[in-house]
Amino acid sequence: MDFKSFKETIEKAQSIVIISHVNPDGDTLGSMCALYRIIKENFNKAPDMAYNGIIPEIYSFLPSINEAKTPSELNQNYDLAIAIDIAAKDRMCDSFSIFENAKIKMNIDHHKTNIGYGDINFVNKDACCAGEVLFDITQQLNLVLNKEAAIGLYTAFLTDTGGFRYENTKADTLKKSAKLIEYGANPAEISRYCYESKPRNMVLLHAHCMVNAKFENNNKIAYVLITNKDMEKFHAKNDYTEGIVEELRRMSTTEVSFVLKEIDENTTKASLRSRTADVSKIAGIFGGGGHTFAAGCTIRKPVDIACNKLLEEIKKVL
Ligand SMILES: [Mn+2]
Repeated sequence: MDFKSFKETIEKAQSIVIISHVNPDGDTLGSMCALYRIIKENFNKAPDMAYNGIIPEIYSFLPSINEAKTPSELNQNYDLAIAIDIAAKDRMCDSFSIFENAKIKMNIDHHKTNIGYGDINFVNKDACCAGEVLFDITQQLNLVLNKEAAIGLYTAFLTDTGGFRYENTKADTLKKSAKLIEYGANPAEISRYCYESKPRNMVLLHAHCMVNAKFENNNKIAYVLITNKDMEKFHAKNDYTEGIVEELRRMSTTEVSFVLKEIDENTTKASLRSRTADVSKIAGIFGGGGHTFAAGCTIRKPVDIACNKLLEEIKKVL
């Protein structure tokens, strides 16, 4: 990777926007806020930040998260747009045109399905999170990482490794996280925000989903359908379904888990997790993507038909 181009591109740009992916998670939001701080501190520029959908309440502790705006609130013509943790352009949703309009497009990511859609690409498929790619850039360029940036990056490391539990947790992950603690990130505090601060109705929705979970292939497939009615019942915000698919995978019998969420009568969102099978390939069949053990897609079918189609594809690989 040509790290110098990161510095030169930011130095040249008069206007910068950082773009996070739709249904934002701890990696895209933590890395976006960290990058905002890094650019401010090292280049004396204040970039804009764009988010799509709802920022989960638990991430309101991230420094500068309140500066993030929806694409419609933002300028549409930037010198530089930086996509962070975005596997494919369609994950930008309403920010897509801002990215396309920018004179220079930068892509910072770690998804193995990322095709390098930017003019400048920092894509490391071995990194545990986009935050790690950004961390490596700062180290290579000797950029200042202040406490606020460290909090954002630590949040990315923590959440994308499932609390340092997933296969992407390597010696380097912990070494770099330790550095972020030295830079001022407080691990117990960030953990508490990420894992012990859930809205009450979110926990109740999860309990409802566990009780109504379905199983196939000798319990190897665990899944749940979430309708708009379920969401209404628990006054659930969009992000309340976060984590359910991992809870289904937690059972010792599960090989593949998935959650189907009704968006409207002809659109269903699928989240897939696995222990062994490559679910990014299954998501790919429906136009989605992601990682080997964590992927997602949108299926243009009603929820029950989408479910049958997905089950069919999963059974082929199990
Ligand atoms: Mn990520």
